[in-house]
Amino acid sequence: MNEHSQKLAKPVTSGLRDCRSDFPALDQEVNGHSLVYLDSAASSQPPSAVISAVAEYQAHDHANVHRGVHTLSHRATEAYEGARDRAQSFINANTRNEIIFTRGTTEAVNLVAQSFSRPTLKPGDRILITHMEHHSNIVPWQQVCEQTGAELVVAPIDGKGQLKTDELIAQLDERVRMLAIAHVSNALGSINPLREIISNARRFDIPVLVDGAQAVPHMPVDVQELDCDFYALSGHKMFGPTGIGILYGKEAKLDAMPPWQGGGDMILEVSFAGTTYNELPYKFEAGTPNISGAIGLGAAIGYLESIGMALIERHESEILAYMMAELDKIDGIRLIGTADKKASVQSFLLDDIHPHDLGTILDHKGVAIRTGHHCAMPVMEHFSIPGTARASLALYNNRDDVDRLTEALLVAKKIFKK
Ligand code: 7TS
Repeated sequence: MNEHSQKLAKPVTSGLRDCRSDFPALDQEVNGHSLVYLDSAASSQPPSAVISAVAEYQAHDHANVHRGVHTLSHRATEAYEGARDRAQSFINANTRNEIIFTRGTTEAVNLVAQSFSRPTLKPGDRILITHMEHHSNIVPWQQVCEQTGAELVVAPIDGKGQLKTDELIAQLDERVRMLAIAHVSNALGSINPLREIISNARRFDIPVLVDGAQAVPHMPVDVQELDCDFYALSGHKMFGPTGIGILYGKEAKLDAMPPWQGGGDMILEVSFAGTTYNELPYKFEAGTPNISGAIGLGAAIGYLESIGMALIERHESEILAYMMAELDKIDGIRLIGTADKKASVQSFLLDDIHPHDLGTILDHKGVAIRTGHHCAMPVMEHFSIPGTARASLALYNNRDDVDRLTEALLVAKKIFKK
């Protein structure tokens, strides 16, 4: 434990135990300062439980899945499929067939756009998204609109970075063939009122895809309670490895969809006369999958469950409220994204300092934040700014991290005053 992590034992009222020592990357110095990691929205740090699950698998159990009769292949298959079971129970999917392993959220959205939407869309149809989406929940829909002649329609946000829910609901009609919406905005932290929105989409039988990349690490998610048709998430934002994620889809929808990619594992029988496809979930997992990634994601889910998502949510909302209040005290700060319901993220600008300069000075003080447009350029356009500095929280952050952030921002202010 380094000097800083000892200091971090400060209690918080949420009741979450101090779990920083579970994350080896947090226990290091960067530029002569103990690391303060406030960039988990871009990618979170893995706990030892994830690192060792991946290492154990690589060291002892690695083989290809679903095809070998030998012991290692059985072990690999069991571990890979075990991760699917864990994911099913974590987001409360109805069956394990509804859990498709993908490379991440981006691939999950592309799969739905190409396999679910593309075959049925025609000119006059609409895809509805919101103004706060990440590019990965915009561009795949633009592409499918180009391919089919359908139209992309965007629900507006207000000056707080909050969805204008009434306007979105008014945009729902029989022309809308898909509503694709973030659960939580990565640039603004706004939480969208999904249950209200989805129950309105049901009136017109509109399928709903939820981009859950920024929600799943921070709050309990129950896909059956949400009643969404699809839910996309990324392993590396929830303390798992990169290159692995999940597409949840309602079984009836997935069943009716054609495969997206062809290759090994997604077939039952191939001949030159024709091919019959495998059952769910394998129909959508062509080729050798990211086996170690899935196992790491399963371990990350196990870790999150051992702490409890409700406790994590409470802890983070307390730290977020503290962070917003402390940032707001700094003269010359402009908070971008002040929705009534928020999770884990605060974007901001300070005086007229370029966000990249802020990020660089903060890095010299050991504080890691992200700067730029955060792959949400329409959000930046909405606020008429080129980018922001963004501090994002995870379960391992605490009030001391926030204090280090604000101290470093005051240093930046001084440097730029000169
Ligand atoms: N959707 C949201 C809401 C995201 O925040 C991100 C990544 C993605 C989709 C794409 O996830 P991927 O794992 O497929 O790349 N967001 C960020 C970010 O905020 N900073 O870096 C990546």
